[in-house]
Amino acid sequence: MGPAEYLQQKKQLIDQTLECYLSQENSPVFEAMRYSVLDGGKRFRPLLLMACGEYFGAPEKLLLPYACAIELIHSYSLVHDDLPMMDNDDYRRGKFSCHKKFGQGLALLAGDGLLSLAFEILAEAPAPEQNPQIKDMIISEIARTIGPSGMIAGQYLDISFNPENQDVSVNQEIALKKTAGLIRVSGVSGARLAGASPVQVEAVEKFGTYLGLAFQLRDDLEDLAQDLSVSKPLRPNLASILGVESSLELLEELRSKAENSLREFKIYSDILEFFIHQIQFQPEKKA
Ligand code: GRG
Repeated sequence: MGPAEYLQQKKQLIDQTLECYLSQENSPVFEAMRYSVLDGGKRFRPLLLMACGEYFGAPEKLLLPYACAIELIHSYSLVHDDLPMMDNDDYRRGKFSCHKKFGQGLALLAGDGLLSLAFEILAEAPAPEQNPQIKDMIISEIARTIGPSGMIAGQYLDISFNPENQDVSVNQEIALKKTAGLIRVSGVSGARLAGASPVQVEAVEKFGTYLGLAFQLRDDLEDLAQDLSVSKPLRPNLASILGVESSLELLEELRSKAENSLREFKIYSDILEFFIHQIQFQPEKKA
């Protein structure tokens, strides 16, 4: 089975499991949560968790709840990011964003609900038999990565960003905290659940970080391309500050660094490399 087929199968499993987790009740909050998670989304982060975990030998059943929790966290961040007081987006995943469909109050609560449900799932998830205490470490690592020193700090830097500021390092810090953190911790959680050695975890950490930085830069490039084509104001991002040519060079550099992080530690996996291949700039592809 090739990487694309492998990932397609895992995606189906993740989608089915997410549907189960989100079908507990028929309340308006659950409806808004289901709307925001199901029927859309590439599942990049949970797939990365599953792929890293299975590469190092963890069973699918062990990884699945962690993978779904990560996707719920990602979905919460998108629902809140789309709110008018944040990035103010009317569309997400090819349809109305949550607040456009359900109103701001319900969207705020749906995001809160997704985040809480993610930690309920993590708390109830099985621990690896050989090393049960690693579960606590994984949960606190996820919480730290998305918390006030991680993703929330990155989001604050983003919303308080001064458009006059052409500082590359602030934009890199935003990308690291806002986007790369969750991607990195997805891979690392999978590796830890599989009992990977500290050196192997370090490899996945580097791989995930470069992958996450490339992911954000590709997104910046797509925003820039879209902006140029519809000529609507764009908040300056790393791609607009560096310019298209230098950004494409940096994107290639980040992708090679991601690949080298695996090679350096003698990890050869066409599935993990497939994640790097997926991060390519295609201007017309922004959803
Ligand atoms: C609100 C606390 C809080 C944080 C929000 C992640 C984030 C922080 C904001 C998202 C802003 C954004 C669109 C960043 C670009 C990179 C990114 C996360 C894109 C969306 O992820 P994909 O492409 O989306 O994996 P799908 O829909 O496939 O899941």
